Amino acid sequence: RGAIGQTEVNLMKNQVTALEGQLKALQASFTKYQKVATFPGGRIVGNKVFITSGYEGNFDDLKQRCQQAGGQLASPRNSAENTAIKDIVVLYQKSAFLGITDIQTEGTFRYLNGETIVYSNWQAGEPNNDHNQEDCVEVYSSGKWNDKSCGEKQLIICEF
Ligand code: 289
Ligand code: CA
Repeated sequence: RGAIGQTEVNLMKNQVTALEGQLKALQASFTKYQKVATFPGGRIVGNKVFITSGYEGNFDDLKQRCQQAGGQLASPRNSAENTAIKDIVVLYQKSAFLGITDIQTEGTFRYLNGETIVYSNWQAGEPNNDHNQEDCVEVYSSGKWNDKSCGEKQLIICEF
């Protein structure tokens, strides 16, 4: 009890110095992993990483694979995120499915957690629910969206 002595002060100084070293190492490691995450099919936007493995499959398959990896299908909430996804689509020259559908209620597009979408970038004339069987959303190389049959095969892009 009482005032902190010189011994305690020195102990704390040593701990701070050790923590500073650990933080520096962590920052260097983080910077390296950020580079890895973007090479070649990845993009970082804020706290999100969008990345593809190049795999193509139907909506359920892609959704399951992103989830299995600890992420979810790319679910853009603003234009910066949508542009990152578009960049990957351009790189792989293959449209991608988003983590957005109107499976629950026709015409109401929601994220996979059920939340109504806060951002969209529909192509003119879309969504048109063509042949009454388009509940999923694909991103073209323009970045524009089209509702599409969930059974079609598209590029996987997950977000983490
Ligand atoms: O099967 C129809 C789809 O491939 C797409 O065809 C045309 O691009 C437009 O009619 C789209 O709305 C439709 O999703
Ligand atoms: Ca459509």
